[in-house]
Amino acid sequence: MARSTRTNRSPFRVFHTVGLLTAGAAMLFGQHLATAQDAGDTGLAQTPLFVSESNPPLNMLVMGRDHKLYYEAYNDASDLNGDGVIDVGYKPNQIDYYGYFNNNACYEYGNDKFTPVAAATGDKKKICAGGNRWSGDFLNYLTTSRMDAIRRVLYGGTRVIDTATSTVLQGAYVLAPTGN
Ligand SMILES: [Ca+2]
Repeated sequence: MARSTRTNRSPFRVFHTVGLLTAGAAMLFGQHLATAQDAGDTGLAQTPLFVSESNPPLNMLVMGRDHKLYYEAYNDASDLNGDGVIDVGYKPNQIDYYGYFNNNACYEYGNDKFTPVAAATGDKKKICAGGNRWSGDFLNYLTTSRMDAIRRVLYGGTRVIDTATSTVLQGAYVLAPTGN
C-alpha cells in the first residue's frame, strides 16, 4: 500500500520540481534582463524609427523679395506691443525697438558710424543725457528697416568690418524717395 502511494505521488513530485526549477530559472533570467536594462545596454533607438539619422534637418524659409523689405520697421501704422492700439511715434516706456543698436547703450557719431560710449540711464535704461549722445533704442526706432531686422534675426546683421578687435554693422541701403 505504501509502495503504491509512492508510485502515485512520484510523477506529481517530478512535475512539481520541474515547475519550480523553470520558475526559478525564469526569475534569474528576468533579473539578468533587468540588470542589463539598468546598465543602458539595450540599444533602444533614441529617435523615431522613421527618421533617418543620415540626413541633417533642413528648414526652408519663404519670404518675399520686393521693395517692401526696405520699408521702415516702425511705420506708425502697426500695433507693435499687441495691446490693440496702433503705436504712433516713439514709445520708449512701452516698447523695446529691435535693430542693430543696443537698446540700453548711448552712442556718439564720428567717422561715419555710431559708436557705443556709455550705458543709458533711467528706469528703462534708455536715457542718454549730455553731449552728443544718442539713445540706441531711439536709433533703432529711427533707422531700422525691415531688411535690417531680418538680417539681424538670420545672421546677426551685415558686418562690413569683422576683425578680432572691431565689428561694424551696416544698415541696408534705402533709396530716398525722388522729389524730396
Ligand atoms: Ca500698441
